[in-house]
Amino acid sequence: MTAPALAPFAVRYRSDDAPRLLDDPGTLALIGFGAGAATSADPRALRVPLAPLQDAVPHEQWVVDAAVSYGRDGAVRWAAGGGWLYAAIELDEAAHGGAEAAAEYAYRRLGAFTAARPERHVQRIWNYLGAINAGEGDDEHYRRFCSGRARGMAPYFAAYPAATAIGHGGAPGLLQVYWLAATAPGVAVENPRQVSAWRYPRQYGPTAPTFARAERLPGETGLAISGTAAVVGHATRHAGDVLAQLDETLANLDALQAAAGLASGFDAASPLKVYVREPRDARAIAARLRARLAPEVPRLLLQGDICRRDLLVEIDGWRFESGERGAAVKGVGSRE
Ligand code: 3EB
Repeated sequence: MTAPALAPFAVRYRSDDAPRLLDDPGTLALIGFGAGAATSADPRALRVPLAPLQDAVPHEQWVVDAAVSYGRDGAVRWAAGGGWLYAAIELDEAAHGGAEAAAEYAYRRLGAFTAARPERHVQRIWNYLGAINAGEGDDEHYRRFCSGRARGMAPYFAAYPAATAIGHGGAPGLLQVYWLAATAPGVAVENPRQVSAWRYPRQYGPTAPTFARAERLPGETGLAISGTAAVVGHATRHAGDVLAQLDETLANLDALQAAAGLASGFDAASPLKVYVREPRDARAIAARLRARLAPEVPRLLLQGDICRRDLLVEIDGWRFESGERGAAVKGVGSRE
C-alpha cells in the first residue's frame, strides 16, 4: 500500500485577526501569543501565554494545500488535512497529580490519539510550562516534566522528534503540549557541536530531555528546528552574556542546517521564534538579529524562560523552500 503524497505544508506569521485567518482554506492551526491574543472555541486555535516583546504581534498560522477537518477528542484538540495533523492538549498539572504525572498523561493522551490516526508519525513538539525553573535541584519543574514526558513517550516513540520546552508566564500549573504529525516519518537530525539531548549527563537531571535537534519533514517539505541555545557539547556557554549566547546559538543553527544538508541561511520562508528570558535584553537581541539575519526573515520575540537557569535566549523555527513548492503554499488562502 502506498501512502498518498503529502500536500505542501508551511508555517508563516500573519498579522490579520484570528477569525479571518481561521477562515483561510487550509488552516491547520493558529497560535496566538500573549494575554492580548484572542481566545476561540475553534479547536485549531491555541493561545500561548508567552508575552510578546515587539510591537506588531502576528499569529503563527500552519497551512496545508488541502482541505482540513478538525474536532475534539476529549481533551485533545486536533485538525488534519493533506497528510498532516495538528494535535494539542492543555491541562492543569495539579488536577493531574502534579508536574510529572501531568506530563505523562499529556503524552499518553496525545500519543494514543495520534497512534490511531493515519498521520501517526510525530515530527515536532512544543511544550509550554508555567514556572519552569521553580524548585531546586532534581525537584525543578523542568526536570520533573522531563521524567513524566519520557514515561508518557515510551509506548509511542521509537525515535525522538524535534521539540521546544519553554516556561511561560501564565498560570503556574498550565501545561500546554502540541505537535505536528504526518502520514510518513521524518528524519531526525543531530548537531555535531552538541551532545544529543537524550545523552546529557546526570548533572542536568535524573531523566535526560527526549528530543532531536531538528527533524527533516517527509516529502522534502522542510526542516523543523528545535529550541536551540548556547549549549556546546552539553555545557552552557557564556553564562551572563546574552549577546554571546545569541552568537553561539546562531553558530549552532548554522551547524544544524549543514548537518541537515541545507546551505545555512534563513529567508522569508523560515519563521523564527526567539525566546528571551529577561525583557530588558529584548532591544539588544533585536538589534543583533537585525545585524545577523536578512531583513525578510520573519521573527517573533517572546518572553520565555529557558529550561536551564543560566540560558538567557533560545531560538526555534523552520526552513521551508522559498521556491515553487513554497510558493504553492504561500498562495493558499491569500486574499491579498
Ligand atoms: C538544550 O539545548 C536547550 O526539553 O524539549 C531545547 C529544546 C531545550 C527542547 C526540551 C530543551 C528542549 O538543551 C533546552
